[in-house]
Amino acid sequence: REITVLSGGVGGARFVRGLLHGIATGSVPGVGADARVTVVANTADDWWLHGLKVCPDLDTVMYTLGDGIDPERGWGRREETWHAKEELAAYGVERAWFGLGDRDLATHLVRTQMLEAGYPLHQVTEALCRRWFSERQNVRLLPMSDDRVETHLVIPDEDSPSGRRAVHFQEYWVRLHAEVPAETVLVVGQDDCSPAPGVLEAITGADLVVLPPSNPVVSVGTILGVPGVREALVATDAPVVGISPIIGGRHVHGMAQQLLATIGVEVSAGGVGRHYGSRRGEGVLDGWLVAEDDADQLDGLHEAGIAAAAVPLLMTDDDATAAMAAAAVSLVRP
Ligand code: GDP
Ligand code: FO1
Ligand code: CA
Repeated sequence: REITVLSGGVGGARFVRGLLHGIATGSVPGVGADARVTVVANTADDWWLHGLKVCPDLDTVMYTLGDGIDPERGWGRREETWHAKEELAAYGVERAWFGLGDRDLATHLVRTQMLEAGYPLHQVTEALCRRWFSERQNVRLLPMSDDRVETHLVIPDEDSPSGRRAVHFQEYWVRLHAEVPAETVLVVGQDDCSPAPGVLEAITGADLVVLPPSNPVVSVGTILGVPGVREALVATDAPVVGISPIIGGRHVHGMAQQLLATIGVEVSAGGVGRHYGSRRGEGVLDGWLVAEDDADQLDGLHEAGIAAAAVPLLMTDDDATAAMAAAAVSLVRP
């Protein structure tokens, strides 16, 4: 069995950790202990900072599955210290509001050196994961693309002649806390990028594809926007099942509400499911899980041609997340 998950950072990573727990404990129906999981991660949050290439979603998945993640923040390393960040701030360097922890810095140093030596991002990621996945032989992590792709948000700016300016996703989220409504989401470089080697094969060759409860706009949306990925989802023989990141009309963490509004999608579990659409039409889903509180959304999803069920969707621990993964599998492989 081959399972492919199209993941963002915290939501996707926690889902995959729970899925792997479910596989290891035999609690996912029809999925044996020999199942293998490929995680295709969003790289449009990535940016260059202080001369270093930072890939937050790749690192969040890598640290989460390697037990190196800070459990409270959900990103970055556990037992982190911030001396380099303080020193950079003392020099007055720009963008010191984005904190690279001392332990985390080592990851960016290795990655940047390898990229500058000519290795493509998927090989660099594989090399970094060798350390973190030594205890997990059944999972691999692929960037959606080796090419530079960056999400920028267009926001109002009275000081600019056009009345607006574009900021990098990290500035929008970390410095501006997604408080300013964004007019447009621009995924710079997307049209010209290629999927990383292995990405399309991981979708077309899978037995199951999962859209975890990741941000529909800036995590899953950017992966679906990589040329060829949407076509691979339409073409694959594998069922495609997703889990709503919206519960009771709100996101659980993050900025999905704001960005769904920006792209004109109803902020509801059903709205996101219908936005992804049914594979019987132009969409990518066979099944969609919503939270129990959102059971009133099921009729609309069924009418849209999407199998749907309402189950507990909070990833409070690995057992709860494994149960969610099991429900997702049962929905499309009854
Ligand atoms: P990011 O890249 O770190 O923002 O992480 P993702 O894009 O992978 O996931 C972010 C999404 O996860 C947010 O929209 C949250 O609403 C969603 N999320 C976080 N925790 C949970 C949870 O326990 N259950 C569900 N259903 N969604 C969650
Ligand atoms: N999030 C913050 O809110 N503040 C930070 O200073 C910050 C630094 C950071 C460094 C490395 C990394 O991998 C992630 C980091 N994040 C930080 C999280 C990141 O901004 C976002 O949560 C993700 O890009 C959204 O997926
Ligand atoms: Ca992300």
